Amino acid sequence: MDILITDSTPASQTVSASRVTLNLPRPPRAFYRHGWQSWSFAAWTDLSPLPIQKPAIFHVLQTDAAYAHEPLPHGSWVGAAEMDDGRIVLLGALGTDAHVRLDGSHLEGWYESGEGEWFIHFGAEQNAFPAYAQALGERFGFAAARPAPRIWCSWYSLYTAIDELTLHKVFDGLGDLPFDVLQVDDGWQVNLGDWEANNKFPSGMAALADKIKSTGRKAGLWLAPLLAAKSSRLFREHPDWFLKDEAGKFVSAGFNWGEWMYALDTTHPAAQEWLAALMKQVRAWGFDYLKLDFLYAGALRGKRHTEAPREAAYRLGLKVLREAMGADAYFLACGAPIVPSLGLCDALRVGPDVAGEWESHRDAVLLQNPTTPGTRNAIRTTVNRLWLSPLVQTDPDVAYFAAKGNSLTVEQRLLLQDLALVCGFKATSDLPQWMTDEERIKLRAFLEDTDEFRPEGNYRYQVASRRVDFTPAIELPPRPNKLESIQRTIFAALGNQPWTLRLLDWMGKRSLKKTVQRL
Ligand code: 9PG
Repeated sequence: MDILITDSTPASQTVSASRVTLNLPRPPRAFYRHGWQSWSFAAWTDLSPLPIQKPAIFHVLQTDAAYAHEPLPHGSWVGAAEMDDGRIVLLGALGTDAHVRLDGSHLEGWYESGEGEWFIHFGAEQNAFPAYAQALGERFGFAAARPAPRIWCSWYSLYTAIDELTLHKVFDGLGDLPFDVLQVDDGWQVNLGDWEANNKFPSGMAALADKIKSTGRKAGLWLAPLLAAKSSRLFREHPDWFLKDEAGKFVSAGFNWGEWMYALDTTHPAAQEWLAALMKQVRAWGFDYLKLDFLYAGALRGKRHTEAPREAAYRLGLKVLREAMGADAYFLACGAPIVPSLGLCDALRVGPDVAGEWESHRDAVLLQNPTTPGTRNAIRTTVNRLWLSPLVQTDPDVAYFAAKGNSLTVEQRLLLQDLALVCGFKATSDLPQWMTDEERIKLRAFLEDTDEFRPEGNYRYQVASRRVDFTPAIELPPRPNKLESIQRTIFAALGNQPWTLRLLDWMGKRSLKKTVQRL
């Protein structure tokens, strides 16, 4: 279907088509790119092709690998073009398995399979995104009006170096700080796929949940239910539950935790049963807040038990998980394809991970990778996804309060705290042992405050009596110069080697051990 965009085009319209082309009066000056899953890049950029982000070994984990080499400006489900007069043309799918790209003055949208609905808006940006969100909400549902829980999460201070005693010390140290949830992140499980307490948790998971609940809070747990490690018992015992390609090879769900991961086929009845039983098990242990991570694994390309399009298959898996955990559980989806998760989770991570560092020169400039953990990357993508807030609670990841353990400036830490206010989702991983009295008072005030805020432009907000400006996080790092291009080639090649990643992993774990011993 071809649509000519002129001054008499209605502000909003909805059409049904497998492909739609919007013919703009002339090439636009900017394009809104919208990455596929939580960690993928979302921002307004100029029209020049983005350098391919490196290392390629992470494409599956950080982007929609099927489109990682697309030279044209691309958006998953939605894209928008900004015209010379400042008005924008937004093209957004109202279904799953859809993409948008800009080819000169043609804004094109297509469904990977079959036909679906498209929402088209021509006008001011501050009307276009809310109108698209409204149309999505009418199909997928809107976010609950209740405030998001305030969370302490173990990841950004302890990473995988958690154990029973260390967590008990932290939980005790948090005292009466007004957290609603204490969430145990990655590091408790026997293996990816083998979701039982490992030997660092000798009393078991029910005892850990009990300990949390005895402090008057809800217990939260991290799991990555849609993938499994090659070395896991789950994969060894049930290889038939895993996604394969046309040639019969297992589809890689990425390289992480020092090894290759495989993706569960969410349309396989036995795999579905296993997923449901897993959710019931963690609820029975006493966990009522579930951070389900690396969910993109359920939406990769491959041959499935049934012929569902990949994101429809993912959504089916998410339904199984949601039904089994129960409507009264709080479900945070992470590493999750955005649109296919709507209506099935309570909250959605809408950006990459934060880190104790503003930006890594290696990742940002040499590897041109805006999706790796880093505070600037997290703020950039999250701010560009705030239009999702009517649809789902938007998790910007944690904020830092302590100066210890990170290299962020006071201003950078404040920017993350303000982002949490604007998102309405407050979390931290700061260790009570690391906080000064003053930092603890700030954290308490942050958790207690119900500050009003008002947008004053794309990246500027009025929060209480303060002006907050996220602009410093928005700009993309410069392209590499000649010398940096040589370094880029070297780092990209090294980064693609499993042994480099294993070495980095090992070094990280060694320094973490020291951190934990000192607690
Ligand atoms: C636990 C973590 C935390 C975190 C999640 C997720 O390679 N990567 O690009 C990559 C990105 C994010 C990531 C791990 C790897 O973190 O977002 O909050 O739960 O898993 O392993």
